[in-house]
Amino acid sequence: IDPRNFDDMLAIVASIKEQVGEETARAELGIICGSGLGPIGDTVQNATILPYSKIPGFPTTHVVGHKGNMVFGQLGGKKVVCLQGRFHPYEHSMDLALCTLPVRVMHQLGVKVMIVSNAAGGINTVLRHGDLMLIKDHIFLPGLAGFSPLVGCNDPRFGARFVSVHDAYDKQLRQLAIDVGRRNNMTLYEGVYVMSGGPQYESPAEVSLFKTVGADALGMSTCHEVTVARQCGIKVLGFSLITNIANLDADQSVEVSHEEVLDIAKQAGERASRFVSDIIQELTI
Ligand code: 6GU
Repeated sequence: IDPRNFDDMLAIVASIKEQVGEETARAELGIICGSGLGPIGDTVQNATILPYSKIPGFPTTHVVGHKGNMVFGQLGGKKVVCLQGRFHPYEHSMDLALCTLPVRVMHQLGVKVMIVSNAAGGINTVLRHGDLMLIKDHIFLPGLAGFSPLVGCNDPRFGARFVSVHDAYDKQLRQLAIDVGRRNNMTLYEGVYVMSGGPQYESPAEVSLFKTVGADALGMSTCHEVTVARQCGIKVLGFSLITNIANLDADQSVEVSHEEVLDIAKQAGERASRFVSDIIQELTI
């Protein structure tokens, strides 16, 4: 299976429909449960779980703390498909078309709105660990350097050759999130997310670079998925769960550990998942 081949992608969609049934496979809302939204996949009603291992062409995830399932069902009265576990480019040799295959599949299943989350290091000094930051724009660093899911020959059925990522994070959806947050007395920041290739964490000088260019939070995912979502016309709501504060000072020894990131993600994940459930309740698709 070639992730760049449109007909191969349709074959994957056909296999999914065959395995869970046409009606079950239909979804209007897609959720990529990154760190911080893990629990939401477990709250799907009438859940039908399809492990990635049963989906032809889907890679398996190996990162500790990430599952590998497609979950179909209902949330807040909407038909949803949740991706429990995403594909990080650093796990798959920067094959971004492969990593974004699930987004294209979701589009074929009928998804019109996608909610994405990630664990991120805080760069803006107002951010504290455990905070939620709504993403209003991004810096897709690998994409700027040619690691984009859209490079290579493009079958027009995927969408436009040149994709606009202005308003990539839908203004109305962000406003809804802010309204829901305000009503629940949540502190909700809005900022710019930068994606680096990883998997190494950034040096203090690299964090300073990102701060200088206007980034508020830093992670290793999301931007490639959002880029593909925009190519196929899916509206996006994205947020970062701040799991740690990125270190800007070379004289300070600060260890970021994956365990710490997972620990905070778990603690704040429940709260984040409830917040997203509240948003979904009020969503009109
Ligand atoms: Cl500090 N950097 C990156 N790239 N990803 C992260 C992170 C930092 N903290 C959590 N995820």
